[in-house]
Amino acid sequence: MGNSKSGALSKEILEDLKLNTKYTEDELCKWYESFQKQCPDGRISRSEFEKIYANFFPNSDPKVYARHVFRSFDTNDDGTLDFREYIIALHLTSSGKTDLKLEWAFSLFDVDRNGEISKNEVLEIVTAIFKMIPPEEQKNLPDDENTPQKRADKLWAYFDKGDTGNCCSFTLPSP
Ligand SMILES: [Ca+2]
Ligand SMILES: [Ca+2]
Repeated sequence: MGNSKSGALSKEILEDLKLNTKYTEDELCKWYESFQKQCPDGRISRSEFEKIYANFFPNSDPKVYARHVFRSFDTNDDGTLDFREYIIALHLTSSGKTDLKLEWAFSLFDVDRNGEISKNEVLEIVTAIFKMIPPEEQKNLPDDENTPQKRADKLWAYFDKGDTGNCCSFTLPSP
């Protein structure tokens, strides 16, 4: 509660992020500066995060999906994203590396965090993703992907086969 105004980035977090992301010290300090400007209290709340998504996807309903994405980034489960979680999120979603994207996709789909992905969890996330597709675009979807259930079945088939390489062709929307 308003202790430390946390001006500078702590050495510990900086070293940790340098080690775990592709970003340089310079870049991290710049990110930190803009993060502090946008979130003077050093944290992003769930509703702030939902607002960010709403701005990026004005023609659809990203709220549920944003909530799932938030959960997948809030690794310590305290209901806010701190700078470290924010940067890791950025790193995971913007990196071209398949294994990182998979890692993130896994935590996104594992809704109850039990270390496994169930068919219901796949359907839950796919339904949320579906809401982000504007209605006029939904009409143009191929026949075997034009409902959340069909898409979930298709994706589940990939998971089931352990064919994780293919599951990445299923793009996860992120700003
Ligand atoms: Ca957190
Ligand atoms: Ca699970």
